[in-house]
Amino acid sequence: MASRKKPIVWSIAGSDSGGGAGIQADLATFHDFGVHGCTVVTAITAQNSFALGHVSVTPRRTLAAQINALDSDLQADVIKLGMLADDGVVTMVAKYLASYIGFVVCDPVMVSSSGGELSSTSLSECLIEKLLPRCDLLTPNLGEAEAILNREIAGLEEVERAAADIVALGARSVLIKGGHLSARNNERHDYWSDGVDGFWLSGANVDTFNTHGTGCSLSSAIAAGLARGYALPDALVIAKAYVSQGLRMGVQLGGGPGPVAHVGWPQQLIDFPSLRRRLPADGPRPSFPSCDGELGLYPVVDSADWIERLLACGVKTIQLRVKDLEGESLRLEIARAVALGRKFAARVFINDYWQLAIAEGAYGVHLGQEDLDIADIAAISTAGLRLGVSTHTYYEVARAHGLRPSYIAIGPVYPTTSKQMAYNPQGLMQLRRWVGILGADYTLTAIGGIDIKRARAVLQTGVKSIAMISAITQAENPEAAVAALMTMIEAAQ
Ligand code: TZP
Ligand code: MG
Repeated sequence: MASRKKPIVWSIAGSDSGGGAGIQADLATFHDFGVHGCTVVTAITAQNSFALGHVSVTPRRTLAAQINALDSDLQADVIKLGMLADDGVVTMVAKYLASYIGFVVCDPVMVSSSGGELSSTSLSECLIEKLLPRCDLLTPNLGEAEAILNREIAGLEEVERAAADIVALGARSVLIKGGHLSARNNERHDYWSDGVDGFWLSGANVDTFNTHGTGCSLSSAIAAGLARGYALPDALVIAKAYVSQGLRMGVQLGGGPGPVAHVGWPQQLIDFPSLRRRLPADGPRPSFPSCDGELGLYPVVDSADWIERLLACGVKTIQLRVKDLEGESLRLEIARAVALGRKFAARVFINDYWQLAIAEGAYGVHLGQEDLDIADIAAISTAGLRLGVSTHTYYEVARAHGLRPSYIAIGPVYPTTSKQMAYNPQGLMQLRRWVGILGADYTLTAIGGIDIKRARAVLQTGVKSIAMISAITQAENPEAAVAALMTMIEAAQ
């Protein structure tokens, strides 16, 4: 018998006869994410696209029988909770979850996107008391967050406080969905927090009537992403993109709002959120000049001597990544690197030291994700320098996308020994995916464990630039390696 490879996700939720939300939306989402969906039906609703009619709550014995059947055979990697219908259902589910060790995503369905009440207000109290402490992630919309907190959330400025208060009530983390809050900069803003960290996910405002099932699909997509092995921040980014894509592609089927479309893994940048630590301000954001064409071969080196040696071979993009200089010797090294860039008409990016890069008039600055927390992004923009950003995950790409940098570096493609990495290699398939999503809007470069032998396969993903350290600096003959790589990369342009 073949062992199972497909992750299993349970949806404990209500049936929507209209097929747009509830269990039906959950299963469509699970299918798109390549996970197996099991269901515990908590209620049967009779609804179509414009009205919620009869609701029949599942009898206790039937509910327990479903849970037991699954628990004894098809254990969940992740559980998603949707409509829980009444206090009895909440109590029974909470009891089961007390001994369940996996991740629980709870969409506290109280108000449907069509405005219909799906459960009583007293449910809110029961949910808070019994269920919240077992929720790893709660995904309320604005009305649900208000019902949980029993107060109004008047605008975007109040959302961070609301999230902190919901976490204080017992949930491990919360994503407050801003779809019902006013748009800002033509984007809708969701906020996630676990009480310690927090970030805003901002997606282009999709002007559509076809919003049925957005909450169910979002929470299911998060659950499925987690079951597929993505970390929560990545799963949030992917799920938001998935629902944005579904909103953009949704069509009206009945007389009321159509269902959000379920059309596979998100592929287009317009659907991808920007991720920021702070609520984006109203108005224009810092911008960065383009890189004047593809970056081509992009060596990353630790001294101006190396820069001189490689620019003399015809290299047109290079990064100075100094780790062990300070004070005046650091400044001199950077000044020399910048001067060499001018002499050879090459793009010299300075890693980390953005103040010195600005002071010395460098072509650009390259920042890792940790540096994004401390660098003055507006100052780099005002000084007119290019900005390059490293990314290793969906979360990090969303964060880079929030800055609209001059280029995005994607890695590690393969395992690397040049840097301690907290990330698994992304591999060629994922690189190809990034080229598809980002390639039309961003200059890209691939990095991490790439050598001459691997370069051909890397270029076949469609990426036009390769950044490398060891394959050049540790080559027996760096000049020959550079010549061979430049020829190969040129041929792929
Ligand atoms: N970022 C992602 S991988 C990496 C950096 C800085 C190191 C790349 O070095 P190498 O030797 O080309 O694998
Ligand atoms: Mg850095």
